[in-house]
Amino acid sequence: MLEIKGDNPFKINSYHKAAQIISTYPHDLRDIYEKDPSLLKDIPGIGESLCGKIEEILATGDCQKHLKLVKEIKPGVLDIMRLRGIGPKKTKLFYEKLGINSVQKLESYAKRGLLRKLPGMGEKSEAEVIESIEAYGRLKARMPISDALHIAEDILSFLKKFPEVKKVEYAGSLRRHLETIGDIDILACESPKIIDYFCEFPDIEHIESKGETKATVVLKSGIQVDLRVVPIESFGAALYYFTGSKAHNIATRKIAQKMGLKINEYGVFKGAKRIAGNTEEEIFKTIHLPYIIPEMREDMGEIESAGSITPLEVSDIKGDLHTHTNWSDGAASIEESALEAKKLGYKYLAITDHSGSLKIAHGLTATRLEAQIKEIDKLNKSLKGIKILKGIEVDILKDGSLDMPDSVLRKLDIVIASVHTYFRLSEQEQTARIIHAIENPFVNIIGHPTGKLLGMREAYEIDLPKIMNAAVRCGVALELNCNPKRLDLNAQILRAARDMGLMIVLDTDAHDPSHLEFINYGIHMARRGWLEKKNILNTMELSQLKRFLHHE
Ligand code: DGT
Ligand code: CA
Ligand code: CA
Ligand code: ZN
Repeated sequence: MLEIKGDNPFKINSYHKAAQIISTYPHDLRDIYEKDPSLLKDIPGIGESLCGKIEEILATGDCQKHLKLVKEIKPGVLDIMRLRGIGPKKTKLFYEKLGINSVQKLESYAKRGLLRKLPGMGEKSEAEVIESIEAYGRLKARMPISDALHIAEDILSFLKKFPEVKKVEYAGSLRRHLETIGDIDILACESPKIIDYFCEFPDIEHIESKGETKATVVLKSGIQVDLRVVPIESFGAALYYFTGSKAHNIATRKIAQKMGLKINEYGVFKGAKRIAGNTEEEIFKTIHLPYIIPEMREDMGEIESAGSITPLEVSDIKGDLHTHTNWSDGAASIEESALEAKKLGYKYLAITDHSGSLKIAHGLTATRLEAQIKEIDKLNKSLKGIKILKGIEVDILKDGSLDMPDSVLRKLDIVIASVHTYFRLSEQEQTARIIHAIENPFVNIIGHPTGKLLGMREAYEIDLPKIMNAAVRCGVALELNCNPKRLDLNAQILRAARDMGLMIVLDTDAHDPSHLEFINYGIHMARRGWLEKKNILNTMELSQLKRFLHHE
């Protein structure tokens, strides 16, 4: 900001230098400060005036001078300076010559070819501005967890090939399994050589910063990756700290403080003595808390309640109740799907192809559904160890009626009703439409209840609490659609479902047998929503499930 303002270059340079020194300094300044503020002066390369600023930040959490600058300079201008390849000089130029004070404005000027006329600019540098804006857009958007997870797995297996890597794990929002990920955080033990090796990872687009114990890079996919190298004895403490969430960490740090202890990324300390930190379990034990799974670490009451909750495990799941086959838009036959389910150890698998009104999905007419029923009856006689349930994913029509007569629905074991059309009805109409479907006596499940597609489509407008109440009243379960593009319902809604005794079903909506694996995304989401085995329909044994499906 001083650069944009054209302040003294020596002063500016000393800030840059200090930032670099601090970011790669092997000790946390807060620890030094807490021990003895005067020790800050011993850090080489940081002058007296900057030392004062650092002390101010450590003591008050802020810096008055910084706040003043932020007030003077428009936030949009600062966004421009964050674009790759655009420093304060160009930012200043754009602002002063053309009044450009936001990334959007900059994009529009660049696309109209108005930047190239500025001093020092040309066609090429104008094209580079457009490219940086596009990269910035990708970076700003949060990435769906499934994409981030694949990338993190690739990095982990890359790092594991390096003999110096003793331990490696991902942390942050990825380990807490949020639906979307801001950046990927990775921890490794313990040689500084790991940093150099990591910076050779083939998908890196550019290296943002690189020090002794930390590197930040941006990958070609646009996502940022933070790698931290930590000593092996504090791996547990570092994993705990960098898993977060920040709010959760603050809450447990307070508990420790009350006990006269201190938690940081190196361990748990009593005075100067380190008393725990090799593992996360050890940390929880030291502050008298039960182990809290990463998915619950959001400071949403887990510290009080975790001890009384048994989180859902993938082994609790007895079958999948929403799958498609080549009878509609799925890839495999009924038999192939059933065999894959059996391989996963499932007891049952529901075949729920689309109904006729969904023409693009080659939905089933009543006649074809009856033929499918016969086919399943036949297969059930020959297949051992897995039961195929006869079902349908029936379209909820605009007025809330179903795309299949009751006389056919009654022949099925299971009926899922879903919205696939008319996403833009008013909240009142959409809610009434879905409740009408819930009230149909043959409906068991509402599929992908909010209709959202991560990063692509918002949920449609509905009064969800009203729908949830209707579902409880009618003995209908709501689906947690485990397809990573959906992850519909989210943790907050699942928590509410748990509180009101609403049954949830974890379905993959598989369109290919390999999609049955998506169940894992749903398990993590269910754990984020504090769901237990008893809250989940498809943890039931077949006999109990049948009673629920017949509304008994
Ligand atoms: P994201 O990346 O936006 O999806 O979310 P996170 O949770 O991965 O956040 P990130 O990457 O900024 O930081 C990773 C973890 O590091 C965070 O969950 C908790 C920890 N952490 C970061 N900054 C602080 C801090 O200032 N204080 C504390 N206590 N923890 C922090
Ligand atoms: Ca992160
Ligand atoms: Ca991070
Ligand atoms: Zn569907």
